[in-house]
Amino acid sequence: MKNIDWYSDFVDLDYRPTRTDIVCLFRFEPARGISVKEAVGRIASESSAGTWTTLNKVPSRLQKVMATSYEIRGNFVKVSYPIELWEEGNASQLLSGVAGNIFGMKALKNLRLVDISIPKAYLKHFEGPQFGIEGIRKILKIKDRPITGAVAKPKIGWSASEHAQIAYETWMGGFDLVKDDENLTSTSFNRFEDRIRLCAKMRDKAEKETGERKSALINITGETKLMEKRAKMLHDFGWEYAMIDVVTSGMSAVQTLRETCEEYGLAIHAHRAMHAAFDRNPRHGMTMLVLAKMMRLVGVDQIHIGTAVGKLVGSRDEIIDIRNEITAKVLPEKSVKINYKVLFQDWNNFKPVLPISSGGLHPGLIPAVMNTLGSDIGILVSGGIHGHPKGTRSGAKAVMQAIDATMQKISLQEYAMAHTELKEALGKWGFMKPK
Ligand code: CAP
Ligand code: MG
Repeated sequence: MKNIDWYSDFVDLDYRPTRTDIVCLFRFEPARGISVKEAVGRIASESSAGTWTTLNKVPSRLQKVMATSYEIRGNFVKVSYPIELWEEGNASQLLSGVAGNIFGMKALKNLRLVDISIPKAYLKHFEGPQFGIEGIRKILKIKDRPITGAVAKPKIGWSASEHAQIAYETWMGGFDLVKDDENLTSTSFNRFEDRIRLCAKMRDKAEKETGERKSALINITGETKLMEKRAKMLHDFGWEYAMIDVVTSGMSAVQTLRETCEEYGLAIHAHRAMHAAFDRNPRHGMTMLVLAKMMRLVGVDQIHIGTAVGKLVGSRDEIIDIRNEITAKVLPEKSVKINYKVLFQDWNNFKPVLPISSGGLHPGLIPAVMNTLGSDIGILVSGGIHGHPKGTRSGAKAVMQAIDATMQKISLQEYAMAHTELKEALGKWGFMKPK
């Protein structure tokens, strides 16, 4: 029978990527009856210029937009994509290619996009974070300790004025930030406008009483034009940040808001809710590393990366790699484990993104988080302050004490002897790792 497909045209084991190629690393498992060569050919084909059958006519420039699978090691393959394939500054298009149809191909039992190496030729159409870690520290006037924040809990249900009262207690306990939760936007009982107005009042009061800078991560997630309006409102009430649920809002909305937020001088806090729908299964989907890189590319200022010890998934090695990826300038290629690798990346002049550790934390876990990620991070502790036996303010104090102790290399048990709030927190939670 005559050849009806041309997948093998997308495989060349002698190919070497050029300096302008985008390179992706995939982990793949061919379906039964599909050879390795055919499987990797299909990945490159479907994510670039191919289709399932040979064609009658193709444009003469086809070669310039065809991807090439060029290095196969066990279940891993590297695919190189010519720069001509990509629209300048369109992050959605990039994902539609390298993380699009290919995940649904019957010829593959499983497919995972592990990492993506982005050349300067592609980076130059983006600006990256507006503030970065240094800019954020300047806004909050915090030199070297982790930046602290808490979400009002329960995550939804409070009225705007109850919410502002919880914010006040959080700030008075010593925290820098209060944060909206991922599913709190503007509901009948807690309107966005009311919340930002009432919280601004309480912020001014807390700032006056403590002499410290207090701010909030208020969730503007919604239809894109509405998000733009909300960004302006935040600016008008003197806020420094806008929070966006970046996965549910989508790449293009984040790109639009990156521009709007620059206009209003707002930093972007990226909440990653829904990421585990595609990054949790180690054999399929896309890693959190890729999402975090895409977010540094489009320019968020801080993003959730996990805790390793809290209530949500994410291993220690993985979150350290994500931390490195969003903060370092150059990352050498490294092979970590059989199913986990990191590609070379040069971020050029892109600012570092502040890594946010959150999810099931309480004072007893602070040393573990700081020992893993260092102190150039943001730490969010929510249930772990509002559940303190003496309430929110004492809970926040206990966390600040745990941070002080860790910065001074003193054990929490020892520090707790002279710090009541920490002692009470340890009495309730000890060092437990929540499930
Ligand atoms: C944490 C949190 C955050 C998660 C997000 C929650 O609350 O508000 O949304 O941390 O996960 O809803 O669970 P607690 P991640 O501090 O009370 O656990 O940071 O992994 O993206
Ligand atoms: Mg939350």
